[in-house]
Amino acid sequence: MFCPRSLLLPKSSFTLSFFSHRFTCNYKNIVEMARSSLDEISDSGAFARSASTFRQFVSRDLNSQFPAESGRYHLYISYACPWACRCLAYLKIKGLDKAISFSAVKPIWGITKESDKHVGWVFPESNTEVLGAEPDPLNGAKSVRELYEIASTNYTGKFTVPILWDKKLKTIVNNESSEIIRMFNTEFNNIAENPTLDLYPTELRAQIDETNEWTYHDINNGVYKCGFAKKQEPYVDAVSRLYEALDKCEDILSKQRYICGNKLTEADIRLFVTLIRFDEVYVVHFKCNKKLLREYPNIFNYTKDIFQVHGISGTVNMEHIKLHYYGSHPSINPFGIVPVGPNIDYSAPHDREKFPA
Ligand SMILES: N[C@@H](CCC(=O)N[C@@H](CS)C(=O)NCC(=O)O)C(=O)O
Repeated sequence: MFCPRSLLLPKSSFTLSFFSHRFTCNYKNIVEMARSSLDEISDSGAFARSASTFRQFVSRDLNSQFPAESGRYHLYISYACPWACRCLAYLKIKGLDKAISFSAVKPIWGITKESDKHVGWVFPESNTEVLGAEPDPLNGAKSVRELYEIASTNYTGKFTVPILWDKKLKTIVNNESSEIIRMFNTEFNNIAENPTLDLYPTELRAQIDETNEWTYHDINNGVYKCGFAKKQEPYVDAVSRLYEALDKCEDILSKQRYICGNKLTEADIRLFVTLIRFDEVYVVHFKCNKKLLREYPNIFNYTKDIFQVHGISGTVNMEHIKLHYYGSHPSINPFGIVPVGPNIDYSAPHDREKFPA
């Protein structure tokens, strides 16, 4: 079992229990590879996310290597993961969930291989083990790591979700959510139930790209920079950038319904996945506690508004979200205690219809 450096305590070995999971790390067997986000820390103590590795594209051109055929692709997700849930949200709102199958891993990281110390995403043994998670329907893999090892014999990166899997070629097409959602937006329109929905329309592209730039660095990835910082200075820097960005969102959303105007776009889906996790997890677990999201009236109502878009609520599994974060990062939350609150009802009425469509 791989034990990221950040999971290590200054003892020769230790055991932690998270619900039904037990992780035992042997100090002397630490391997050097940085194969988990928890380990991506620069010398300054700041979290530095590495780039995704599989970057092929599915195309509407049926003669291409990865043609957009119904039934050919599978999306592996974790309901806990904001990046994976972007893709799931697209699957639902574009009406692609019949053409592209999906399945979810267990929320809490576990041992991925008996032979070493790595801890990561694993599949349950049965459909009843964890509600919402299911055994790997395609390859019988025990872990997401095994999928990467099927796709590539010399892979040295992290074993992340989402994964867009090609059932025909038995490989990973792409593991970068920002690219998977672009494919789902345009390439499958011949088989999508909602082909006319365009979340990246030509006339808004520049604005969406510009918005994604700061929302990604300061909010989506910003919360991780707060939570995974190993020194005070990078933490303070990340928190101040996060709250400047949230203040900017609040200001924009006080004037218009969505982050790029009066139309739902990709930028909203990308922002939403972080906002929906904010008060339940990031405030406590990642120390983003300068202000609660529900203290921002416009952002809070906006989050409810997006949650209530047809198909989106089914992509939010708060039990998996809380179990994962609080249960999978022992360097941050050693005893895996899951805070009981705040249990916000995002299906409650919102006021966003006050803005013209
Ligand atoms: N850039 C990737 C990031 C994906 C990512 O970091 N996923 C996390 C879950 S939230 C993961 O699978 N981490 C596994 C690990 O760090 O070992 C994307 O947007 O698709």
